[in-house]
Amino acid sequence: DSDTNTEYMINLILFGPPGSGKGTQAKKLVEKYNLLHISTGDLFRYEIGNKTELGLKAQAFMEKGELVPDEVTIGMLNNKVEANPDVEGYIFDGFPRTIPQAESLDKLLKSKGQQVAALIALNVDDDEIVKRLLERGKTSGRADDISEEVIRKRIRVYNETTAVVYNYYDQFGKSQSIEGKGSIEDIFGRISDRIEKLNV
Ligand code: B4P
Repeated sequence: DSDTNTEYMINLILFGPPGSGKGTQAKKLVEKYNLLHISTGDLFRYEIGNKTELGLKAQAFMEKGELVPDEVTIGMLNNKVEANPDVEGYIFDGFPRTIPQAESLDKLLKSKGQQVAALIALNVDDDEIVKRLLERGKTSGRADDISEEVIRKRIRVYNETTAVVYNYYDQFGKSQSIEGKGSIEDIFGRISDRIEKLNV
C-alpha cells in the first residue's frame, strides 16, 4: 500500500530555465533509476500533434512563449500521475512552473503518502539558452524555438513566474542547484551524485 511504499519512492523535480537540459537529463535518469519521466512540455506537444481540445488550448500559449494556464496544466499532470501508480518514483520535468502548481503537486503526492525528495536546478546563462534553442529550432519544428524574441520571452516568464518555485522548495531544504553548462555526460554525473546523497 502507499504507506509502505513511501520510503522507497524518489520523486524528483528537474528544474531550470527553458533549454537548460531538463528533458535531455531526464531521459538519461529514467534509464539509470527506473523512474517515470513526466514532461508537461512533451505531454502538451503530444496533445497538439493529435489536435485534441487540450492541445489546441495549449498551443496558443506555447507559441507565444507563455505558460499554459494552471488549471489546464495541473489537470493534465494529475491524470498522468493517477494513470501510473506502480512506479518507483517520478521525474517531473518542466513542472511545477508556478507556485500554485507546486502546491498542487505537494497535495497530490501527500494524498498518496509521498513527497518530493528534491528539486535539482540546472544553472545556464541566457546567451547559452538562446544559442541552444535557436540551434534546436533548425530541426525541432517547435514554434517556440524559432524566434529569438519568443525565446527571450520564455526566459522572462521563467524569471518572473517560475524561478520562485526554487525558493518554495528551498524552505523545506529540498532545493539544490548545479552547473548546467558543460558536456551532457558531466552534468548527468553531477545530478547522479546528488541523487545518491539523498536520504530516501
Ligand atoms: P518544455 O518542453 O518544458 O521545454 P524547455 O524548457 O525548452 O526544455 P528543456 O529544459 O527540457 O531543454 P532540453 O533538454 O530540451 O516547455 C515548453 C513550453 O510548454 C513552455 O514554454 C510552456 O509554454 C509549456 N509548458 C510546459 N510545462 C508547463 C507548465 N508546467 N505550466 C505551464 N506551461 C507549461 O534542451 C534544450 C536544447 O539544448 C536541446 O536541443 C539539447 O540538445 C540541448 N542541450 C541539452 N543539454 C546540453 C548541454 N549540456 N550542452 C549543450 N546543449 C545541450
